[in-house]
Amino acid sequence: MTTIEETLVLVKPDGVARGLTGEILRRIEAKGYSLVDIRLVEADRDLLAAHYAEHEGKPFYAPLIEFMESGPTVAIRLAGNRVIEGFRSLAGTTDPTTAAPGTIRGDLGRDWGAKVQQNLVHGSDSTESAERELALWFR
Ligand code: DAT
Ligand code: MG
Repeated sequence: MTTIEETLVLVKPDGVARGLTGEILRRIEAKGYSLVDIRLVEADRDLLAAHYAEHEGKPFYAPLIEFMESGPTVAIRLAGNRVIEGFRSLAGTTDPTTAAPGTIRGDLGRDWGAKVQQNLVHGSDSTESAERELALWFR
């Protein structure tokens, strides 16, 4: 019995601006996951506040919202068995300086000295988050 999961992946404004959307999609497709839907989104404040509600009050929260408003984001509905865990593994850890080489953040990201880490991608961290976030970005 297999359970095909879905997750929300975002190529954040830094990834789009740096022309890395194709490289990130290449890695996702090469891994074998399926693109179900994809769209370019100019995220507004309401969407971002809902998406990042868990981080409200943290020191990087305002810079995070401002960064995510700074340009278009590519939103991807991605499917596959254990895709939530699998994409988080492809993405690497949050801090791009120490993210493992071989991961998206480790290979393509770096610290730019900003108040928020610009780490190219987002991936939902649980089935509950995935369901909630997909409903926000693909309404
Ligand atoms: P992730 O994106 O790895 O799930 P998160 O959900 O904890 O990480 O945080 C959301 C984003 O906020 C993250 O991608 C980058 C930024 N961020 C998190 N922790 C940070 C910190 N300590 N300093 C600066 N930016 C941070
Ligand atoms: Mg997160």
